Amino acid sequence: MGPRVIVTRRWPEPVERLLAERFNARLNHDDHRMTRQELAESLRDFDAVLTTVGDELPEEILKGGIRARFIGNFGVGYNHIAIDSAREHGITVTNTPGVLTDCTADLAITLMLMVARRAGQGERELRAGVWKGWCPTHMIGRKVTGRTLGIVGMGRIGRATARRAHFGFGMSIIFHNRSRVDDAELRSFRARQCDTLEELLASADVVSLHCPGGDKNRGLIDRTRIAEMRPHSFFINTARGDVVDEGALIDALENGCIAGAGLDVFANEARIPERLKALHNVVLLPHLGSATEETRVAMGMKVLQNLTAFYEGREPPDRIT
Ligand code: 8YV
Repeated sequence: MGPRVIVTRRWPEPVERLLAERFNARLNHDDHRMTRQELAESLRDFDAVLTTVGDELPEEILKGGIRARFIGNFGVGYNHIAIDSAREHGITVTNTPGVLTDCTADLAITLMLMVARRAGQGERELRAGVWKGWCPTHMIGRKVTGRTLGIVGMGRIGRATARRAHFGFGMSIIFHNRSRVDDAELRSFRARQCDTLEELLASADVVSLHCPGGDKNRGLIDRTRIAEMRPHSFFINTARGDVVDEGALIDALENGCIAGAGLDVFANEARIPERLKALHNVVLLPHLGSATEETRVAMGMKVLQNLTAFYEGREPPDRIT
């Protein structure tokens, strides 16, 4: 019957249909979130495990002696997978870069506009039936057009966000990136690379995170760095919750050290701190970055391409290990 493949969550229907047609696939019909034990059993009993961001695969379960040879992650970020262990044990891991760039950048812009123009707060007020009608001083936000956007991590999504902000809203772009980035596209909109993260944080009106999560960037935006941000600035995160010290961010929002935040990702999904939910100057979304029909289908198809290549003895196009 070919390789045994397990899909840890429900995937878009057209992708599940092809997986079931082409592989000996076990689907997760009730879409429950698998426990650590179930994930360990899946690695032990199946040839390929197709995961999502909610499936933690630490080195304790990604060890020698398991049956799985292939992990196809539905998503570009893979900080939930112990990549070094996978590499050490010869397990191929793939992800889905490219296809979610536009939608994630769109969502970063959505969050920026929502927080600056108090869209979430306004909608809550209206739905609660307490809006008294138009008046010149009601719910005044801040203009984003012409301001400075600071991008942390100038990869595909960072660039797509910069492009939208510059060409859509006339924003000046500054960015911070681990390595030097200098090319014709960035020069065409005069995006300026900051030497230090501190410099970016102290200069931007809006800071948007686009770097990977995991060990390398854990706590990158810590209490000291948040204190560098300008009091009128907004903080946007569509990357990963672990990049930020969430407690320090909440303190800064409560104390008015920064003006607001738009968050799509959290330190501990989906347990959102009550203090965060109580804040009016924050827009909170349930990890919707890639959540469009077009993108989610494309992500699934990309996993299918990688899986197919692997079992046909070809190089998977999006191999991480
Ligand atoms: C995905 C994401 O929807 O691709 C990523 O890294 O954060 C999301 O947009 C999620 O990871 C699904 O696994």
